[in-house]
Amino acid sequence: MSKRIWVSFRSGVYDITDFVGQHPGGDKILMSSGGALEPFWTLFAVHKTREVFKMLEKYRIGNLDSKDRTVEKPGVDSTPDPYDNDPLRHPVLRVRSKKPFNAEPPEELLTQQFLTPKEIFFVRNHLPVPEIDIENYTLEIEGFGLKEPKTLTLDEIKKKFPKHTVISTIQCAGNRRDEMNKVKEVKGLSWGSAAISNAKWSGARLVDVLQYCGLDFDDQNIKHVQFDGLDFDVSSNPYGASVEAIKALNPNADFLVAYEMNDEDIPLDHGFPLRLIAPGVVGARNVKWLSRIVLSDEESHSHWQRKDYKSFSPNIDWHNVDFESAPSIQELPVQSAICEPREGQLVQMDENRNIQMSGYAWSGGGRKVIRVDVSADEGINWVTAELQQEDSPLNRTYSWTLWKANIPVPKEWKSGHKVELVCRATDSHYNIQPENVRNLWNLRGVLNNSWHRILNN
Ligand code: MTE
Ligand code: MO
Repeated sequence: MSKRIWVSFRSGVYDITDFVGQHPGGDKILMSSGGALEPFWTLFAVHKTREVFKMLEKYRIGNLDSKDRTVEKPGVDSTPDPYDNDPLRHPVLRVRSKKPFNAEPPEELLTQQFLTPKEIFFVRNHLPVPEIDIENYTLEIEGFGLKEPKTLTLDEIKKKFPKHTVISTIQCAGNRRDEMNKVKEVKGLSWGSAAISNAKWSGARLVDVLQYCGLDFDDQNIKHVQFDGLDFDVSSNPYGASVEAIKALNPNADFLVAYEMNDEDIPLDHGFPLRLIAPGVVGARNVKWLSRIVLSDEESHSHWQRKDYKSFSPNIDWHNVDFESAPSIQELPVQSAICEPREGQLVQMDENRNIQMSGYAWSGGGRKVIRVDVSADEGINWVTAELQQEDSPLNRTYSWTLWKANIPVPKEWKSGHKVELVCRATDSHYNIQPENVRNLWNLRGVLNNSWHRILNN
């Protein structure tokens, strides 16, 4: 007997095996297989119509037992789990680690929309999500260039400064680590190509906040701006990071003390109530649950600033690495990835023997993606993709570019043969992605921006 596909909705259980082929959204419907439809329909609200409900009724095969209708709370034992405060997450996320929570969305959902919905925005937490006492939440600001330390309440940050909005992509330096791990094992969380997401962030400009605090921007001692979160490690050190002052204090760099993501309060996993948005800078410096800003003559002493998020030559391994010898990763190199088709999927050709490809591209430091090329023959022939991007200046583009391309299948290709699809992007400085991941190997598995390759049948 072939395997049947069922889903639940409210109290009903439905066998949708015979409907899957007719689903307008293709096989994405399979993501909900074996579970509830509600979380998916919240994400894709087009389903919430009478027609859809009526159609679904045709497939009802039974009802859920009442005890299965409500989400069960995991049992709590006597020792408090520091992760008890972690929020509920969307079931479509691919969980890479539970505690701390790290997850990425399926690639084929990632590029369905220009702004990533909060439910599927990738999550990178190094520590438990902190408990937030919203009534007493404050931001401390101290260091060189200030007469005295200042404390601002959340309300002051929301009311005292003009609200500024930036569309900024956040990408983890470990995005696409899995491909590097295949060359030779690296130490780090396993990531596919979706440790990246794009959102509209709003809040006060960092420079406006600092100006209000009376900062002397010309104080020569200020070399780095440090940021601390409210999440602490076992030795009570907060997650922290820093960015060079020349960058963070430049009003054109659009750094934000953000309180909104896609026009709503920032979700708990993404830094509620305040997060630093460091546009064009590696994810690690976009500090969540922001509680302290320090104007300093040195980089943050955080582990993640000094002993991590750095890259080395392929010859360096754990026995001879000297973390002090390399600068911290800041702006990220030009990147792109294919989101559809997926690896191993059967190639769907149209009547002109074209394969439809789509994906994302992005570059750090505000550099705009100016071109995406795709190839189906190892880079002998290239097709230039059509780009969807923001209308922003060349060196102040912080949002990703989505792209689509129709690539002719090589003539000699017959059904059942493998075909390798590749993509690569070029940014406004004419930086282009390197061809092979092998040459980029580094012990932490960061900065993999090699041509993205997908092998299909
Ligand atoms: N901020 C705090 N306070 N704690 C963290 O663990 N992780 C960083 C950064 N800011 C982190 C943090 C890393 S490594 C990345 S890639 C981004 O947050 C991920 O942001 P996201 O979870 O909103 O996608
Ligand atoms: Mo990260």
